[in-house]
Amino acid sequence: MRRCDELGRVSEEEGRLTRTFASPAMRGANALVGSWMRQAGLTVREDAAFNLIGRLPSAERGAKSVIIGSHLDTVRDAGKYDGPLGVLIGVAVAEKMRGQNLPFHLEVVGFSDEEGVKYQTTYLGSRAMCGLLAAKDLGRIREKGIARAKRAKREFLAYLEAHIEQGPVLEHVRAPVGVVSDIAGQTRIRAAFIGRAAHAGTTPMNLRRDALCGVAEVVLAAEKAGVIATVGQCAVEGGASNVIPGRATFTLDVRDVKDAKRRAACGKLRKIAAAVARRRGLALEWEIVQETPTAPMDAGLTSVLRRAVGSRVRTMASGAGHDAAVMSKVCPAAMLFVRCKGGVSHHPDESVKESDVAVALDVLARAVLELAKRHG
Ligand code: HGY
Ligand code: MN
Ligand code: MN
Repeated sequence: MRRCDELGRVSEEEGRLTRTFASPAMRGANALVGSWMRQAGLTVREDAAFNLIGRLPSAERGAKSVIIGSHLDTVRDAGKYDGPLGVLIGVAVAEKMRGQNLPFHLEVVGFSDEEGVKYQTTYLGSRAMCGLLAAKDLGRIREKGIARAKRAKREFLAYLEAHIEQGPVLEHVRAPVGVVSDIAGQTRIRAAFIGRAAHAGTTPMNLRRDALCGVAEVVLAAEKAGVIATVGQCAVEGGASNVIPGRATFTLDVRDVKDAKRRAACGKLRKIAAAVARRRGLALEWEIVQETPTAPMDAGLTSVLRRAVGSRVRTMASGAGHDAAVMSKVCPAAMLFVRCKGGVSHHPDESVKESDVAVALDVLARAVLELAKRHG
């Protein structure tokens, strides 16, 4: 918990926590967490995608790796547990495993870009490590060398991630932890309406081509689209209080556990936006920056977690994305949720109880020992 506090002060912005892909603050976070990994007896390296990788090596020849991971990047004005808690629990578990002669390397990974704040992409770090980057992604980013982080699929035995729930369910059912069934798919869209800037005082209301009014209609349509939809960013380019917005850009984030429903909702919203553009005499730009399908967690590995938790463990879908969604493409992946106060996340008020974190640490340690028994 003290480490979460200390790491929570490594930020690229004054007075609030923001750490974005490949920034100096991210390198600082890697250096700090790397020092804790070394103290725990791990070898430490940073890969070409700025992922931090600690390893408790196995003595077994040809050993594969069990990874406990999460992300070290954050959203803007973030809480200090979304991501880092899962990495630091991994370091603590590895510390407990020293001298256990595990039949696999135990790795702790701090991924470098789960939130995707810098480029609106997500999972740059984990997708680079799994060799799942698309050419489009590399075209969108400055750090072209990250594809060199690719590791062979055969190296991975299993992936475990502990993460705050970022929702109110565990608090509601009074459970310290829960396990995740699926990670909801998400579509990240970047769009713009283009109208005509004009004088705010002399242009009659019925003769305007106001780009921001177009955005406003789409925001309200998204609210009623029947899926989880959010316009998180919106900007008038140039812009002044006495100028009618000529160009307005916005982002649209759409989620649903059912991929067909999510895709249909995105199609419907695009049609609505096009109709708004026609009616208001605007042009529309609409780009799907990234689409990630719903990722079911591995049933076998999840049952290892469930057994490690013990009686009456809550299973739930995750509305939030996690690196486990990517890791599930290359090896069995499972997630443990930790109760968080009021379900608050992506906000500095994010908080967890030390006793719940202790439960999560204990559950992951048991799960690692169970895997050691099975693969020994
Ligand atoms: O957006 C998400 O779901 C995650 O916090 N990156
Ligand atoms: Mn997260
Ligand atoms: Mn997050």
